[in-house]
Amino acid sequence: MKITIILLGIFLIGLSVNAQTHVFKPLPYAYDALEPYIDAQTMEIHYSKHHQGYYNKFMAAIKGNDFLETASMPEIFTRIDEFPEAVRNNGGGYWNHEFFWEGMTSGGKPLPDGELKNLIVKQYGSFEEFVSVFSKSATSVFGSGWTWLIVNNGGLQIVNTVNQDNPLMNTAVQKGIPLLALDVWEHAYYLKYQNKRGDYIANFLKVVDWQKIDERYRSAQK
Ligand code: MN3
Repeated sequence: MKITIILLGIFLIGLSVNAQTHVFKPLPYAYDALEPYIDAQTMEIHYSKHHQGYYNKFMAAIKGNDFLETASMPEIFTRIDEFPEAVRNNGGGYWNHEFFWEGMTSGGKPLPDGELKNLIVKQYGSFEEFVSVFSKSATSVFGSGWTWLIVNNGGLQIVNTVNQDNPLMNTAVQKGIPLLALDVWEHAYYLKYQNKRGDYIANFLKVVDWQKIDERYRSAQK
C-alpha cells in the first residue's frame, strides 16, 4: 500500500514537472459569438491562423531555454530585451491575443460601479470622453500595433505599442499593467471593415467585457 502511494506520488510529481507552462488556450467563445461587430470568418482566421502561428513560433523560439520554457509570460516580458526578436514578436503575439480575446464577450458587458469607473470619470471627465480618447489613440496607430488601457502608479493611461509589443515589456516606453487591449493590425478587421478602422474600433467597444476589465483592475490593486 505504502509503495503504491509513493509510486503514485512520484508519478504525480513527474506529471507536474512535465506540465507545459505555455499552453494555447481555446477561444473563450464561439467564432460567431461577437457577431455582428466582429465577424466569424475574421475570428476564425485570427485565432486559428494568426494566434496559433504566434504560439507555435514562440514555442519553437524558446526550445531548450529553461527560463523561457518555465517562466510566466509577464515574467519573461520584464526581461524581454535579453532574448532574440523571435521571442519578443511571437511571445507578444501569443500573450496579447489571449488577453484581447478574454476582454470581449458576446454583446459586451457594462462597466460596474466601483473604483475603476470612478477613476475613469475622475481622469477623463466621463466614460464617453474616455471612449473618445481611446478611439482617437487607436485610430492614430501607424502601421501594425495595439492600443491599451493600462494602470500605472494608481493612474490610468491610454498607450499604443508597435508590432506585438505590450506595456509589460521592459522595452516599452510607457509601462503598466494592461486592463484592456485592442488589436489594430489590419488582419484584425480588414475582411469586414477594409480601410474603415474607425468603424471597427467603434464596434469593438460594443463587445468589451467591462466586468472582466474591472476584475483586472481590482487584481492589479492587490
Ligand atoms: Mn492580431
